[in-house]
Amino acid sequence: MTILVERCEGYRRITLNRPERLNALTVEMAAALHAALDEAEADKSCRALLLTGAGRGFCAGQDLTEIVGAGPSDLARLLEHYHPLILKIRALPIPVVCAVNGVAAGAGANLALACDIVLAARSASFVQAFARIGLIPDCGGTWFLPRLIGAARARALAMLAEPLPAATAAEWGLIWRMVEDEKLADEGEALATRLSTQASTALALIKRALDASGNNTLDRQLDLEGELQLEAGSSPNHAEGVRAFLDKRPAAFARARS
Ligand code: LHQ
Repeated sequence: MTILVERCEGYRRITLNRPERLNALTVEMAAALHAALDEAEADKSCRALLLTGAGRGFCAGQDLTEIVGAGPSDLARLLEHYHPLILKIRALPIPVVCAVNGVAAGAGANLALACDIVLAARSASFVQAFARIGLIPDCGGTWFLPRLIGAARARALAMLAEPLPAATAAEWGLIWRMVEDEKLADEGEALATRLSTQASTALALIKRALDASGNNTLDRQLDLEGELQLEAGSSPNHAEGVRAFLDKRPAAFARARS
């Protein structure tokens, strides 16, 4: 099995599972990952995802043994498998936590950056490895990098293809937080569990609003916030959140997405 899917209380853990190749991506794996995301979306009791890797790496990007001698049309066909995955993660109505347990290279780095909240172990690193093999960052790299860390750092990472240690990635704002290696699994689970108990409609709408902001004027974004706020405000979770605050008790949000 190239990926493992575990059902946990309120969330699903998806583990990339080709540890002997640092979880390098194959077409089969991309299809399995896509199917796992579709299934998680269809299951209304699933309110968060946790993505991680088996073994000492998170994901080494495209399996290079699959593309030896590949021409432009073969590369294009491969990207037809990967790019929809990136869009799928962004469009999922549930938060996706990525626990980067080791090196994240090429498409593997950008798969991590597509997730909503990225934690990384101290020993992990992020490598835009593409230029080393004469390619450009794909899977959203040229979109995520300048937005997350600014143009100067994005250009240097993409052109020099040097590994960025997790500590610097956190310092630069490429990821949410770095944690000690032995704490990564627990912290990832704690975060997924916590998200799974929040107001699910609000989290889905936060994703939508933040993703739309990149292309919107302030005017248009305020309109969108107004539109989405009406939707959030009409969900029972909003009423429960306010009641819980006034009662000085933790909110008991719905266990299933509506
Ligand atoms: C691998 C790989 C790998 C196969 C390690 N493939 N075996 C492009 C084209 C078209 C469409 C789709 O998308 C893409 C996007 C891309 O992702 S292009 C970028 C592809 N990735 C890379 O270029 C990274 C290649 N790997 C590395 O640079 C290093 O392995 C890193 C920096 C990730 C880790 O280095 P080390 O910790 O020193 O590990 P290692 O190199 O010894 O790797 C361990 C094993 O995994 C080794 O196999 P072996 O049999 O010798 O133990 C590697 O050959 C294998 N492996 N990455 N992408």
